[in-house]
Amino acid sequence: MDTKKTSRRYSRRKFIQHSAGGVAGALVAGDALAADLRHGETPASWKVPGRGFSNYGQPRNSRDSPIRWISADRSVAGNGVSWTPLHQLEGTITPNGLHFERHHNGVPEVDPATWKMTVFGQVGKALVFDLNALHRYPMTSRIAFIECGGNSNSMWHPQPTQAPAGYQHGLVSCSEWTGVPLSILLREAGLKPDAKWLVADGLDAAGVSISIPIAKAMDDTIVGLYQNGEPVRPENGFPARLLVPGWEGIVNVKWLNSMQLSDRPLMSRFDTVSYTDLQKNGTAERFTFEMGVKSLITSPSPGQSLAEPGFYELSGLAWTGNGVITRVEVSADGGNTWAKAKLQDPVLDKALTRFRAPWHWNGARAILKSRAYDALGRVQPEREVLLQEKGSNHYYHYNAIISWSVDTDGSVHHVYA
Ligand SMILES: Nc1nc2c(c(=O)[nH]1)N[C@H]1C(S)=C(S)[C@@H](COP(=O)(O)O)O[C@H]1N2
Ligand SMILES: [Mo]
Repeated sequence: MDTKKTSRRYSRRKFIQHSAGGVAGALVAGDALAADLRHGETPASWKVPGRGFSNYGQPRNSRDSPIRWISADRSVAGNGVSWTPLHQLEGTITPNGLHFERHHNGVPEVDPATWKMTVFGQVGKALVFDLNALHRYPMTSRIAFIECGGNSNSMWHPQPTQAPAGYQHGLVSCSEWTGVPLSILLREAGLKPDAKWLVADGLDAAGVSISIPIAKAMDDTIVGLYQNGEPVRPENGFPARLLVPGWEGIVNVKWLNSMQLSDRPLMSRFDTVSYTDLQKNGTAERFTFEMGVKSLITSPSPGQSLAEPGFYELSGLAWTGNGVITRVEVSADGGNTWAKAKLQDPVLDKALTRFRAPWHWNGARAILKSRAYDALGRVQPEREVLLQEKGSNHYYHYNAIISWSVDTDGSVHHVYA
């Protein structure tokens, strides 16, 4: 007898028995049905060999496969974003093909054979690296999120946008980035005392250049060469990008071209016109690098529907631009009462943290919220509190509490509550 087939039948029977009387909505099979499943027809896939090998695996392609949604600006070629479908993913690591994208003028073609990166300015000696040279330096890996400063910006609108969680808040993704610590390259070039800022630019047609204080460049910034183990994807900055952990997306310059050390910021349009917010007092808030403490429930998400009252696990993501997430609370009554969610290990500095909380839906209308705390003692604010503090002209750095309603028919919507 084929023992493999026997054990597969056995484990299926065990699963059905264990889930009988369980809470999670599994079908409860009577003894007769279970016996039927055990002795019934063998699965069709046992009778024919499966598909062969492939050089590079592709996800299953079906109507409900996780995909990025694209919001492109038709007036400027290649300007726009594509969103990570946070509501279709689990865990904390973003698959490379689903990392969000933000380009100001498209993805440039970069030939790795001729690519060079220059470090110059306030240094002892200017250095030029080709890709082979860069690969010979000591590398490090770290898991970190990148979040666009403009993530969640529809939340500044007076009416709540109805879109799945990832298509409102998915300009954040989390990867294991591997590359050369920037401090190694800058030390080799020899920083002069006047080197207070690093101005990095990319090879794309947008002419992105951005100024970063030297302390951060020397602290945990990486010249990223690998993303979740494989070379950085073209849309995420191949062959090399900056990873500036916890800081707004724009400083994570892609398709690196040069880095100039300077005694002052360049005041490029990306330092000034963009990534700058008009405050209530009429002055501009510039160089707002660090991302705030933030969280959202990714399951359930707007666009989904709960089939029936009963047990559900609330699952979501929390992150902060400075330190670790220390606590996440969830509410099912619009914030009147809160319960502590479980933080899933590992809880890493400047990385996405998964939280989970059991919830019994009694069938009445519910308002779900999550609220994150970080190691600096910061708490995610309520929406009115953020609006009060920032005024109505803000565009970047929205990090207030996000609310979903579950209506009596089980449908989930975005609400301001
Ligand atoms: N050269 C270059 N770097 C860039 C950009 C760009 O348009 N050109 N966009 C920036 C912005 S605004 C963000 S949010 C991140 C997005 O990185 P990703 O596309 O890998 O998610 O890249 C940043 N680096
Ligand atoms: Mo961004």
